[in-house]
Amino acid sequence: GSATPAPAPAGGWDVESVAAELLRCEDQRLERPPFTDEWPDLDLDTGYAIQDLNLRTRLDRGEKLIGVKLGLTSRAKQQRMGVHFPFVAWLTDAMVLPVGDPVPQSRLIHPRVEPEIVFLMGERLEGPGVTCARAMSAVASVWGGAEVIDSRFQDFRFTAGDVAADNASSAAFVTGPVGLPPSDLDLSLEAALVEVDGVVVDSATGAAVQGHPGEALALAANDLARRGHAIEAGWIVLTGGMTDAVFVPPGTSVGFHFTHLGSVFLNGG
Ligand code: OOG
Ligand code: MG
Repeated sequence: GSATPAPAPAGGWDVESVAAELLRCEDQRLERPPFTDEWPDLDLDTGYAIQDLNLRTRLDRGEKLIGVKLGLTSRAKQQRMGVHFPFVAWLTDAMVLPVGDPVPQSRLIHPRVEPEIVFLMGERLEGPGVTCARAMSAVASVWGGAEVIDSRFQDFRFTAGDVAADNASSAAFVTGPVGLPPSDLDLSLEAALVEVDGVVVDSATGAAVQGHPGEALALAANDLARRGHAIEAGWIVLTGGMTDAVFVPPGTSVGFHFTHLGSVFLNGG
């Protein structure tokens, strides 16, 4: 890619050491302060360089690249996390949660779950210059989904550079029971109700995600083009949390109920 990381601070963290520390935190269920406390120049491009290095490490250890996720595409998420622009991260097969499985608490730090509109790509989509309409023409089917996020940073406190480095708090995701061709529904009006232990605590429509989840897909294609990548046919794209995420401690049951895309249930274990 063409992203140029900030120079490493003398005697401090650099791309390699931050990447290794983030994977160590993930593997050992450790949380830590954001790196930008010590390395304020860890900006978004540097975060992406760290993210890409850890993708290579994941692939070297046998994981398969299966798609991308967007982070912070809705105002609800941006306001909660204090980072006010969207960004992209990688999905591997190790993040797929089988339908019906509980949240994998034993390997997570402080998981939260959020409802997302999910795309299965029918065609390759390459930026720059991708519009919402062009992006949607490359989608094979649309699904409801639940993403489990698990920041490696204490209290989910981070800047854009930290969270990009941390692969956008990725942990796991599950897709719902219904896949529809995109022409079958108006995604800006597709709603999700967030039900926690039998109480509806939040709701949003697809319009919460950049006005239309297809805008988020276009944004991903254009952002990835800057980094030298395309979105490939067969990839899964998580377009970003429609609402704020909810914590799922053991004993919690969460249901995300979509208008046309069915319900996705997640059990805190
Ligand atoms: C960052 C990950 C954001 C989304 O859908 O916005 C994300 C976080 O909230 O920890 O996955
Ligand atoms: Mg998400």
